[in-house]
This record gives sequence, structure tokens and C-alpha cells, in this order.
Amino acid sequence: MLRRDRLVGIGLALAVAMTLVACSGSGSGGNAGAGEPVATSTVNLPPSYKFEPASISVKAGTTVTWTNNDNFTHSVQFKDGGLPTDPMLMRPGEKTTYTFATAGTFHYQCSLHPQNMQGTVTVTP
Ligand SMILES: [Cu+2]
Repeated sequence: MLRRDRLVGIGLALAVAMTLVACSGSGSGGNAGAGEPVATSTVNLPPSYKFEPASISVKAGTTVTWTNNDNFTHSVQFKDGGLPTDPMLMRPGEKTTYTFATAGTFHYQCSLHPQNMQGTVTVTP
């Protein structure tokens, strides 16, 4: 119980710190990097437990391909935007695809490791 309370405390502290960083970085536009979507239609899952790049941008009508090069089964599960929410599972060496028909910002996760694996697809008209 004590341990969980401490973890929650650390989590809150991290959230506050990240908010501060985000605020200080906005305006001048100096921090290209972390949050900038990469213009690509392919996402790699290298060892271990990550989408790379985690944030991509494509034009509407583009088919995005995720390739699992990790040694564990992962999935792509959409979280919003009215997209199908059934996880698309990929065993090691497998790939999955999805065609984004309409513009918007779509968040997804690995349904098996949502705490480590989050991604975003920004679809432009
Ligand atoms: Cu996973």
C-alpha cells in the first residue's frame, strides 16, 4: 500500500514536470523532436516494446503498415476517431495494415502493453 502511494506520487510529479516542459517549450517553437509526427506510412516495432516512430503523419487514403520485429506478440488497437477497436495482433515477424480514409488524429496502443506502447497517426486531407 505504501509502495503504491509512492508510485502515484512519483507519477504526479512526472506529470507536473512534463507539463512544465511542454509550457516552456511552446511559443518559440524550439523543441522539434519528441512530438513531431514523421511523414511515413511504415511503423517498425523493434525490440522491445515500442512503435517507431510513435507519431506519424500520412495523407488520407494512405495504407499504413506496422511490422513486428520484436520477439513478442504486439497489436495495434485504435482508441478513438470511430475506428475499429478490435486489436490487430502481430506475432513476431508479422505485419498488419490499415487504410486511413479520412483526415483526423488517431491514437492507438498495443492492447497487450498499453503502458509502454502508444502511437498516433495524423491524417491530413
Ligand atoms: Cu505490445
